[in-house]
Amino acid sequence: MKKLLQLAGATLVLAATADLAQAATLDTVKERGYLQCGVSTGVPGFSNPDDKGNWTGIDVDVCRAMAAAALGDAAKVKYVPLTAKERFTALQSGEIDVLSRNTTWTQTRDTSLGLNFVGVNYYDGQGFMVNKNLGVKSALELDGATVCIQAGTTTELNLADYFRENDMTFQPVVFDTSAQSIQSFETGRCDVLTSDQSQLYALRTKLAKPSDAVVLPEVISKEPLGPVVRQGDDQWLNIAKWSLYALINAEELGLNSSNIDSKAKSKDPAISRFLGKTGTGGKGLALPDDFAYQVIKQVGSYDEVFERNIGSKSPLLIERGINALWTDGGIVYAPPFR
Ligand SMILES: N[C@@H](CCC(=O)N[C@@H](CS)C(=O)NCC(=O)O)C(=O)O
Repeated sequence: MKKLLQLAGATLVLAATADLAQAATLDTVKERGYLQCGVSTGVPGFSNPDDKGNWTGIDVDVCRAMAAAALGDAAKVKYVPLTAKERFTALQSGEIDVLSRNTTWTQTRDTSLGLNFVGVNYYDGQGFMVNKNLGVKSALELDGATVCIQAGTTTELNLADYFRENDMTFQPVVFDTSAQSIQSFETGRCDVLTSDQSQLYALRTKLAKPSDAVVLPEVISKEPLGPVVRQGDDQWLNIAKWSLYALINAEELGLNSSNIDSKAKSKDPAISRFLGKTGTGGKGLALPDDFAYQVIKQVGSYDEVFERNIGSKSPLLIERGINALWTDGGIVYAPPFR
């Protein structure tokens, strides 16, 4: 009897999980009237709340782009702050519709969590930050260091691999949130803070004296960061993909939030297809034909998103580097709207 009950229970759980996976997320989001977007608990430039609770960042803009595409309104997003450890469960359980939280696309995550990575909105790599007065110039001088790190990240394994490969030892000090790790770094609880390099630049802005900290030159891993959705809903995966690709294609086509209206009359066939005036528009996504127009009008092109959040118009001052378009010597490339 007990066995039978257990079996019934297990079947129910399986059925519920399958149901959630099959459910058309677009319909759920439309009925609810807003998108639930999983973000970090606070990484400036990526996903960060101000003191009024308004979220900004390049990851936030991916969610705004999806809301503009799916609901016609970039403001219809509820942000759910998640630690690294909590993020995948929140997506699996249906608490959020998309996770857009400086999350690295890896084979294990893409194939064993019931989730799908959508694409890349920032190519990153892991680095190290130290206090200037340590006098350290290279990560290879860090033998025996105390290292602040966050639980549930790719950072943990990369760190262990790097120290082992270079015959060095370290003492990990593990935290759940970036606020805890940067505070511990500042108070000298650890010699080194390690994370994706962009996040080191972001967290450095939170120090009382940012210029006291230096990011070392070594980049020890590949960290392609991008949004994630649940497996089993291809329509929603496609909406996420083509919202992200809209941002990138707009930059390539020279479109941005200020010029998109004047370009609407353009005879350029690539632009009229992008704007949904010709071609398939939003039909294959069950979205209005002008979905990409809404994304760019309300959120901007990839270069606008980059510059205002992490680039030249932000305190982070990150250069485009490999995150430049493929036509400008970078690796940012999106399939075409045709
Ligand atoms: N990209 C890495 C690291 C992501 C990560 O969680 N980084 C920390 C270090 S800055 C973070 O974002 N913390 C923000 C938070 O605690 O909410 C991963 O996907 O595992």
